[in-house]
Amino acid sequence: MGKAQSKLSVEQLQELQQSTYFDRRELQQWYKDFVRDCPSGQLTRPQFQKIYKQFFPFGDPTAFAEYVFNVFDNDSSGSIDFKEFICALSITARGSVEEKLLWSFQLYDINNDGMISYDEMLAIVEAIYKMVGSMMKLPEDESTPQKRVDKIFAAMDKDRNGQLTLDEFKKGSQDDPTIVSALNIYDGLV
Ligand SMILES: [Ca+2]
Repeated sequence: MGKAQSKLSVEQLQELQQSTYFDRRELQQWYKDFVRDCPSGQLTRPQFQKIYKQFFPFGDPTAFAEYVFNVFDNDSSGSIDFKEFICALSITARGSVEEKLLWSFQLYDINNDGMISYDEMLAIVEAIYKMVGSMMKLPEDESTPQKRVDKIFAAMDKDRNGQLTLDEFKKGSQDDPTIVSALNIYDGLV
């Protein structure tokens, strides 16, 4: 990996102004910070893990950070470039409800087949529980990842086939906004 350019070009700025909710100044500032932390212009898995560990020093965010990394890494190249980073940040921090839902659907849909299976949701919920650990006080019917996923599927999986479509996920999330709350940690970032 070489060294990233020190500033965004006029064309890059224009493109990102159109594709994100950030203005020119914010984009330039984010880019400056990004290349300061990632001089090669690529955010790697270990660096991404490190960010999560700073936010969750008492839990184990390793698995969750891995799943989020894969959503950020839009082209599955194994690293996150600035455009991927800022587009994901734009959605998670400032996107519409619709965009945030689609983003979290992608997070839960680990194998990217357009459906969230019970096991996929269980994997993500387990990762979240490991990450937040004892920081979160859970109601009795959500005291384990299984109980939580059972509850979500009972509410969302209308046709009871063990798979959530985007449509089921969207409708269900309107009744239970905590499903999108996996995104909330970014609120503190921007
Ligand atoms: Ca990439």
